[in-house]
Amino acid sequence: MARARTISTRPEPERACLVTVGVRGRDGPLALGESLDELAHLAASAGAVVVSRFSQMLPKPSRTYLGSGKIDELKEAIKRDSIDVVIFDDELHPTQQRALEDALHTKVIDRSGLILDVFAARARTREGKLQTDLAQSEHLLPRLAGQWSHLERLGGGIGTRGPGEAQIETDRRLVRTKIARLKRELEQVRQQRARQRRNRARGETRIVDLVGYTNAGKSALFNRLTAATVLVKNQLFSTLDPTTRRIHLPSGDSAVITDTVGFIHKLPTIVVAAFRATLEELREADILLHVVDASSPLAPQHAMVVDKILRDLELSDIPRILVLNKIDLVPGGFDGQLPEWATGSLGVQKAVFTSAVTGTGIEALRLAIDEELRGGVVAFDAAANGRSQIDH
Ligand SMILES: Nc1nc2c(ncn2[C@@H]2O[C@H](COP(=O)(O)OP(=O)(O)OP(=O)(O)O)[C@@H](O)[C@H]2O)c(=O)[nH]1
Ligand SMILES: [Mg+2]
Repeated sequence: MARARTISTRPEPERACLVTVGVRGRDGPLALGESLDELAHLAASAGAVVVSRFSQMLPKPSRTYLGSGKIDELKEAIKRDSIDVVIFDDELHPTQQRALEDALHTKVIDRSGLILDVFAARARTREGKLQTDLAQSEHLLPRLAGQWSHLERLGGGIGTRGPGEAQIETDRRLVRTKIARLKRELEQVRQQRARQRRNRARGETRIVDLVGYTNAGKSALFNRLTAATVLVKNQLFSTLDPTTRRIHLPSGDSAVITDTVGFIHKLPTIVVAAFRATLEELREADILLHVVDASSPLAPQHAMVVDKILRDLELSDIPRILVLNKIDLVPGGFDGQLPEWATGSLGVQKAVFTSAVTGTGIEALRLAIDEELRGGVVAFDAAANGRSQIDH
């Protein structure tokens, strides 16, 4: 059976070239260069070494996605730099991917393929593996068509078309059968989770969920709040499988808090669909802690991406606390003032300033969770909170 196009974990890291195409009027919140920086981080998280980068601005993407001049330039770079894989910062249509592989004579991976590869390397639990496997199979299915076309191109005619087409059909059937099985198994997982939720509801446990852009520091905060030891690492999607722990609050109450998968811009729709069981959990939350890496120049864009995904998941009406993390890396710590993007684009009136590294603001966060759970009125204000953490 044809294999998914993944980056293999052989001892020599694969040498990658990154490509992005800007299409006027279509591009998301991140500018091309910023989006490529993120792609480089993703590629590194998948174990590749980024050797070169290309970008081009086009009125609209072509069949090969790039202009022909750029293709030639790219071919030269592939030869010169011994490139093993070309990674495109977008979701490529299967025919585009095929055309690019033909033109470049090199393995081509799109943004979704790369994200799925990182996910596959991170999944540990049965549910995480099932969800990742489902997303990878859905990604692979429409790409199977091209994999046997070399047989057809051997001149066509008697004896060449038959085997190729038959093989594609067999491969497709196998993948479809696998997708159906994975969906059945995931449905069982979902039902099991629903039972657990009902039990929890009987015990009236309050639920807090950490959400945010990947690498914002959710796991680091989770560890601070619960004395857990979830993996914290400067790579994208360190966390894939949710972890839940009890958190003790200043009033003496307790709640459960869950650390889960992070978000990213251009999150593939098949990932969102496959991770439905994990993301549905968020609906049960009494509070969402929206963690932002406040030290990143892209903090406003990241916060907006997360805000949009939460809206798409119909989670907008769950009370949310904005957590501006990595405050130790922000000179002056915002001086206790909320940044303009928070009050403007997000429409947020208050936030908690934290550093998961120094411990600053952790007690303020505990207090904010407590007060939100107890009455919804958070009796601290951003300025006071900001000052107290600067005094720390
Ligand atoms: N300086 C500083 N670094 C932090 C802080 N919080 C987290 N980090 C670092 O940021 C990186 C990402 O932290 P994680 O906790 O793994 O981030 P995450 O949001 O769980 O990321 P994913 O699980 O990949 O989505 C790690 O290198 C952390 O050490 C902080 O408050 N200050
Ligand atoms: Mg994490």
